[in-house]
Amino acid sequence: MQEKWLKVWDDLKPFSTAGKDDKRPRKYVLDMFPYPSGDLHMGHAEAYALGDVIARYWRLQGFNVLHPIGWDSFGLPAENAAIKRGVDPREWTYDNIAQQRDSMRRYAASFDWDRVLHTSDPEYYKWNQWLFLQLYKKGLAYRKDSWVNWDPVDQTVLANEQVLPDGTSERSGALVVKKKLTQWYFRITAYADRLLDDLNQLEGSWPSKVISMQRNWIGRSTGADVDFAVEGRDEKITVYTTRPDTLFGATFMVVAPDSDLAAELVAGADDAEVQAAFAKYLTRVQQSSEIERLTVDREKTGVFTGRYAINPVNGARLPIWAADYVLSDYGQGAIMAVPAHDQRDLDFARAFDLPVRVVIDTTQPVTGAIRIIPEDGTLPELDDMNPAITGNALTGEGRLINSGAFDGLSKVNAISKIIAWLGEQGIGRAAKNYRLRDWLISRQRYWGTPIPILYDEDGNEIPVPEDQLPIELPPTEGLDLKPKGTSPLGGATDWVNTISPIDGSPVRRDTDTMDTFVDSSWYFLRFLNPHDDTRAFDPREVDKWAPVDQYVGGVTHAILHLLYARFITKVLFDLGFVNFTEPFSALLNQGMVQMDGAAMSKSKGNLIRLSDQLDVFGVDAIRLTMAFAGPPEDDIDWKDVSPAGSLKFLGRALRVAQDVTSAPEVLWKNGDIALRRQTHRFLADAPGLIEAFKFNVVVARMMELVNAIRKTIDSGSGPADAAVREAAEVVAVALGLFSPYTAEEMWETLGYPPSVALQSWRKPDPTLLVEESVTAVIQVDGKVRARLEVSPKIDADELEEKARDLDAIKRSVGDRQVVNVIVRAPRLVNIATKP
Ligand code: ANZ
Repeated sequence: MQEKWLKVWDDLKPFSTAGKDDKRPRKYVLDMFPYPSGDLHMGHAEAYALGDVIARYWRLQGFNVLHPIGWDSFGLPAENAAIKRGVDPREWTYDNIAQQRDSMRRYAASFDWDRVLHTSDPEYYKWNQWLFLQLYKKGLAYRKDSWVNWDPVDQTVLANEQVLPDGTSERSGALVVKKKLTQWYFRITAYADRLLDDLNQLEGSWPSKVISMQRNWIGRSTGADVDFAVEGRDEKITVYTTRPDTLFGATFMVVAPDSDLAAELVAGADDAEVQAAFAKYLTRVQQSSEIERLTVDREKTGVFTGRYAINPVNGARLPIWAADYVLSDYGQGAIMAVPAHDQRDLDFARAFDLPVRVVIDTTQPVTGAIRIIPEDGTLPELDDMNPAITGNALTGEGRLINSGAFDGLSKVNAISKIIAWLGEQGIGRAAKNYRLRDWLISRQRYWGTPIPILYDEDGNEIPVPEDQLPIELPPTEGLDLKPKGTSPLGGATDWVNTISPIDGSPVRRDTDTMDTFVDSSWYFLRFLNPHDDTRAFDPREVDKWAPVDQYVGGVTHAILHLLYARFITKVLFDLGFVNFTEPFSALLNQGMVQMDGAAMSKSKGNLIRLSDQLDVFGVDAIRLTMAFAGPPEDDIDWKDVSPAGSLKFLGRALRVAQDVTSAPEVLWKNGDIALRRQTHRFLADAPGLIEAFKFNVVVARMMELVNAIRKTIDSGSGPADAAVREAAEVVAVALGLFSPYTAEEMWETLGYPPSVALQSWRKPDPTLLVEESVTAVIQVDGKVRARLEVSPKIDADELEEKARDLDAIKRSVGDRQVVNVIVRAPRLVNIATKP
């Protein structure tokens, strides 16, 4: 049956969007494209089953649906596999693509096969290079020296989110270290405010969890930069604080040990012991990850730099420490420590015996009258809460104390007053900071997009002219792909050494390749004209199709991929290439397929192989199981679902169609009205349910409908009833969303030419949607006071509630006491009262 229908679909191309004069309204439904890591697995099976329901649904609703597929085919696994087996990464990649493509076709995903793209094809990555040059021209692509996360096993740079909370690499499991390298960055921080503010537009159409993950990742914080004079140094140290209201409580300062500032302060301390201790500490710090460093309950470590700063508000002398809980690349890389009101500062102060000074009275309400502080300055309630003794910082709201002219102010007022005062003194200003860092795109690996930059003999950057793109990867012959800290492309001497497009002088190519997240940041636009070699995308096609109406994919991409695609879209908008600022109007995240509540993996031995499942149950049953398992966002535990049950249902559905056509003759009588009502109720409800992604409910309703058909066939008016045929046709069309092979079989059995996918969703007959009703009589003390139209199935409680809710009844009962209510659902309610 599979081969037969695959051939039909290949011939009919029901999912192609090629038609130029297609007048139908359009929808762009996009599934996140796969990485070609071996054959399809259960995760793919879930994602592509669910995305396909949506694409097929909009087609039935009369839309011209663009539902493309391609492969995110650059990246490390191909390169590592190639090293292991001594083959070209191309071979591994394109073999896997061929296999996945074949499996995807058999899985009956309704893709437009004419638009397939692979990011590792020069015809694709040429446009990555073009994109890079557009960012470069705008100053949004730049090189800098910086500390990067370094995976010592894979010998490559890692993005922050590829470093797991325990400080190991998501890729290799090795302990990640910090290393200083010159790298290319995309200036995503220039878009931080817009990336944050535009999330408001997505509220309601993106999962709220993803929106809040994006917000946290960008992490906007507001506060002030404050300058502190340093003894024996001309320049001041600037710190960033979100709590300028606690300025009087600063008792020491901390600088990031891996900052230039720390090195300079220590060098100037002129104390060999201090310098030795610092050097030792710095080495230790460079071996820990950022996440480790920020953990609140981690033991505090640090060294004194031998230097002092002066608190500008009260002249207090503040020792300057270097400690790893302060990061070099956030804010100013230096902080004023306020141990009384910041837990990390308090832990540090207690560990190193530094003073604690309370400046916020958290026992005082922030609204209402201010309590008068006694002459002797004692605050008994506060004394019990002394952070130096309890170990708990006072982080709550309150009013300022021990803060000179600012005493008595609440936090909000104090922040604005102190910022204003700092401004008048010329030693501080309001400031904003983001957790978001610029996007590091350089990778020291072979299997990626070469960066289109040349260097002259003095190391000056020369962008490759656009008409010389693509810079194709050199062949792997003679190259050592093994990781060694510099890109393998460096070994391709003939490729690296070339001539300047400006004056023909000798130049060298950049040997790094781009992060593959660059490839996926704009691929949704390339699907619109995947083989156009004159431009990245055609503005007319963009106008027609983009942005994506519905994006479907795993929550694993909730942060980076989506953030990068949003960023690049905004850049393209600013450059005038697109006229929208958000790439994905709606997002559906499917859950994961698990086993026994745990993620499946080879090492746990709980791996369910998709191919085995398909061999036993077939494509249709597996797809139906995925849709029926529960809300799409929830994880599916394979132990809790029943592909065997799905298979049985498919058999039942098909037999219904067979019974209809094997019936001797169609009796064109009115039909089983109850079955017709159920069919039309289904037609009316299913669209709303699908648009709310309640696929499991639709499947359940379809199963009920098949049961009802079976009942009419076996013990009702029989298979020749027109209501039976009508219901069977509706089931066939609906089943096409989930189980395309069985649906086609049913459709053919019912006597129609293919394909069921080309049908339209039928309009329900409104007269069949009105529920039958009966008139209930409502009496008060035996007199009829009202009548009510109710469902014949209404129960006593509901009927009584409805009756007592009627104005006429309320009026008639008045303020008399109800002593007894007799209900005979659905026809009568009698309320007895007593004055
Ligand atoms: C004094 C203070 C008092 C602070 C207080 C907090 C509470 P967010 O919200 O994340 O922006 N900080 C500043 N730069 C830092 C760095 N490079 N590494 C580690 N910590 C840094 O947090 C800003 C607060 O984190 C700043 O406000 C600073 O501590 C600290 F009761 O300054 B605060």
